[in-house]
Amino acid sequence: MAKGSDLLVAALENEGVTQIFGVPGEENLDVVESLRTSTIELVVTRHEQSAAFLAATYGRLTGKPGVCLATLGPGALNLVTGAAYAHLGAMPMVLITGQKGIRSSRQARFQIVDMVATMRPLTKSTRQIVSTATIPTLVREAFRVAMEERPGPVHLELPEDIAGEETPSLPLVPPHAIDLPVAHPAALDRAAAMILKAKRPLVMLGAGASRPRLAAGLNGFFRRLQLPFFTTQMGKGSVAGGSSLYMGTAALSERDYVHEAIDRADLILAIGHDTIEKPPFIMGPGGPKVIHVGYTPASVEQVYFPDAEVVGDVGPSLALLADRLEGRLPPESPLLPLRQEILARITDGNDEARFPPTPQRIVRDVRKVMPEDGIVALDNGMYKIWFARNYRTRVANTLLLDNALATMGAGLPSAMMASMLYPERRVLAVCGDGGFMMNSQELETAVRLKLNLVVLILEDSAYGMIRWKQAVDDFPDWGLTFDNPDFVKYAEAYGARGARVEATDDLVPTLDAAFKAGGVHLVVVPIDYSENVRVLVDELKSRQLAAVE
Ligand SMILES: Cc1ncc(C[n+]2csc(CCOP(=O)(O)OP(=O)(O)O)c2C)c(N)n1
Ligand SMILES: [Mg+2]
Repeated sequence: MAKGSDLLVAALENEGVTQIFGVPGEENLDVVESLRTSTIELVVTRHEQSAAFLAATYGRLTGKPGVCLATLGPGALNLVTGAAYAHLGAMPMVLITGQKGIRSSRQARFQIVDMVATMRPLTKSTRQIVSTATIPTLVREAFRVAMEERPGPVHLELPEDIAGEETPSLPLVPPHAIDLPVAHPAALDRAAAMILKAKRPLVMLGAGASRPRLAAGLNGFFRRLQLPFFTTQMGKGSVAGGSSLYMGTAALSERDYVHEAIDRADLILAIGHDTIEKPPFIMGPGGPKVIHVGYTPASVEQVYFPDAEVVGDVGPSLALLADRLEGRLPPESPLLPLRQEILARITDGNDEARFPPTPQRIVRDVRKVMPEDGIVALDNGMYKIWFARNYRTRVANTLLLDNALATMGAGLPSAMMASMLYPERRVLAVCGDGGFMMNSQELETAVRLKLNLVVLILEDSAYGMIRWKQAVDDFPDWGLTFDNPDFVKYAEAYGARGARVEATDDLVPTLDAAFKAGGVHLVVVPIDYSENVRVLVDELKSRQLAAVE
């Protein structure tokens, strides 16, 4: 005889789950016991929020749902930021929470929160399991829904009495591959005609372009058509090869150098754009026409209302579009002459020697120590704009940033997941001194798991990004600074290694030595944020590039 929790765990094994991240409570103890004798590893974290970030990042990088576990009420509530992170970021994830027994109520309302209702706006689906008989189908359905475009989180609540209930073993539902339909020929013909008619077409790669399975299809499209492209923050790196067609990344919504190309384009082919991202450009009357290419139709927004759509499995649909266009486009785009100047302006000042180093210099130095396939995972702060704008990526999903929920605290857990999935690659978390402290307790988890991981903390003793906005909006500089622990000692207290960069030229060797030594390292460097106003406000106000017809 099996019990409900055995069935749940067998159903998870059936989905290929190998790890579950979380903090169990007494309501999960049947599940914990079933896990003990399963092939699935239970990885306990020091906060449920980071368990959800780990699971979401697993989904983001593999396309298969990551799984996290928490108890009822307080534990489940700690998962909500992670659910929203996966929901906005389109990352497949399954969240499992416990609950008091539903057949009797011997503890009245103690610790009970209606989590199914709480999770409703934060997930694609949320269900309470009320009978062991439905476990195989509910789990299969949860994984199907989580993975299906647009991917996201699914919540299952398993009450204690259902978990412990004896049940005959029930057949599981075997998963099967699902091939998505490709775009309709009429949509492809219409898009091809618009592109052929355009004089200055430009491609934009959005968040959806970073889906793990899309890399080959995208590269084929650019090899065949040689169209210039720019990326959104979350589309960065989706086309490999340090491409000579890359025009930049739209880290701001307007007025950056890359917008010179966007403003001059007469047609934008937006591949995988998801309007959860801060707008990469603002559509308006008289601006370029937009064709949306996506797994799902475009949602209509004040700043994004495409003129045509190509909806379907993006890789094969792009191949069909390329069939219609290959050999029929002008050999060199009139926008390409802008490229050198845009990229040169952006990297301006990246060899600046002053101490503390500038953001541009830090981005350049990080790029120096990261091999092409090395992964940089960002938390949220001012430096995200600089990394999105200046860091060149050559391999898909090698700059993990969150331009969707844009929550602080995900940098370290997302880097930990990358390190677990790719132990042979260099993985660097880049965090502000604010965001790092929101989940810094996971250093213990990282050390316990024997991860190879370097965390770079950019220290300005402030919520720098908000301080910057405060200055931009002409508010007095007030209320946003704090004191930090001694980060080197803090790292050492966890059994990690710590280093403080005391001279700008020491940043590269310090990071390099940390990677070579292996294990968990924390490197702290002060940052000179005076560049935020100098470049991102003053300089861009008067942006000027050579005229190109
Ligand atoms: C959980 C959360 N709280 C607040 C914010 C608003 N916010 C965005 S950036 C930022 C400051 C980040 O400070 P820090 O991590 O030190 O990075 P810095 O900008 O100083 O480099 C804040 C408070 C947020 N995005 N997420
Ligand atoms: Mg800071």
